[in-house]
Amino acid sequence: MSALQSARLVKTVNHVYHNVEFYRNKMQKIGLEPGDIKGIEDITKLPYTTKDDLRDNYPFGLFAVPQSEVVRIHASSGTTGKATIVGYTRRDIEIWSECVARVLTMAGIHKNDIIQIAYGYGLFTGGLGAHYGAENLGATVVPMSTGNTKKLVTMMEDFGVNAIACTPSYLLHIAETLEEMNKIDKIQLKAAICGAEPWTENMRKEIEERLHISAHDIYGLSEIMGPGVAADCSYHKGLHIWEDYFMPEIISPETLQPVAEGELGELAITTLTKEALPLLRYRTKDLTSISYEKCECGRTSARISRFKGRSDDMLIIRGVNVFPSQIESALLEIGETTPHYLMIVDRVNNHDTLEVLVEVEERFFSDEIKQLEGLTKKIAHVIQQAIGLAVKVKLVEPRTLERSEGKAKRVIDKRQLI
Ligand code: DLL
Repeated sequence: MSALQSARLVKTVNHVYHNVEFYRNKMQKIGLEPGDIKGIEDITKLPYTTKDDLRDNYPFGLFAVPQSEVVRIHASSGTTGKATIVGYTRRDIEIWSECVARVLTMAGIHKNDIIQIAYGYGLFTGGLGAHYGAENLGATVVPMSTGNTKKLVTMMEDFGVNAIACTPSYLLHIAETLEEMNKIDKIQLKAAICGAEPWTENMRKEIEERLHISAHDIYGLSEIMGPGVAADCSYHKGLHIWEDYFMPEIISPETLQPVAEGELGELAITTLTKEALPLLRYRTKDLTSISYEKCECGRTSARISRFKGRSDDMLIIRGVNVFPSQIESALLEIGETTPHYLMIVDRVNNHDTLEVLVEVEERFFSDEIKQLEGLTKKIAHVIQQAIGLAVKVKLVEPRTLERSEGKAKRVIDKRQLI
């Protein structure tokens, strides 16, 4: 494995040095030449890459191939309203499909199975990423996307669907719908591939019990590829990371130095075969630990533990990435409000909810209910446009939200992820 990683790293470093100005400049600044990287052990000499680097080079600045070689674009939502844009060559897509096919195989899904893909299709990597992987495996794909749960349930029963890929919170909602419709015993579901948002081992077990299936955790991020970077096997003792394609490092977010095996830190990933958007030591901000012990399932790949959260302030609500600063800039656009706000995130009936308390400017705070109702609707609309999620807005009187001398508290997350 390390011989393979070494060869691939050397190739990747040469590729970025010669084709991405950003990396050439970064390496030159620290006096590093491609020839200095002789093997995987030299990885620590390389500079880190962050989400800001991608944003600063929006949209295609970090692409390492001509646009004619890019066959697909995806995007993930961002703080400034500018999305992070990612691209793939034909080979990148093939490798992505291979990674997802491995995950599905690990979850016991085969060619003869029928799988519903209920991640969103579109710029989000979930839908198409899982779709291509399932097709690669030869399974029969039902591209449901999200939005119509009753139809999903009907087709699940009618087609004899036996696998599903969706966010864990959506799967719980599907479970409730099946229960309401008295259909739990009528379906043939045996496995689920869930990810895109943090969830707990308890939630995984609840899903397994309620649906009588085996539920698997799948991890990935747009910048590195999309779903399928890592996933858990039937032993559920950490997520196997495909080390032949992605070199993982666990670092301290403060010192940026590697932490010991088993210790919690931030996951940094170097892509080892990506052509369109190769990234060196990309800081995912996701907190996990790593183990190099052989798994009971027999696989020898390194395993990362279930994610403990993120080192930045990004919230994932119904699978959508939401940053408090998006709310802030939306409110600043409106004028009648102050930028004092509080986001209250909760999980009601297994569905994430977002309520935003907004302070109204003194001069606009009137007793006229009609006027305030109009303003509430306007704010909800502007926020929805900014983050792509429906929100409940509650106006509060000027100066009622708590001020802070240090960091402002913008978020109360009541979701219990125990
Ligand atoms: O969420 C890719 C994906 C789609 C993964 C479908 C799995 C299934 P992004 O929208 O770029 O990509 O969001 C990436 O989501 O950095 C994590 O913080 C979080 N995340 C993804 N999977 C998991 C997981 C997709 N299994 C960000 N557990 C990542 C916890 C996850 N967090």
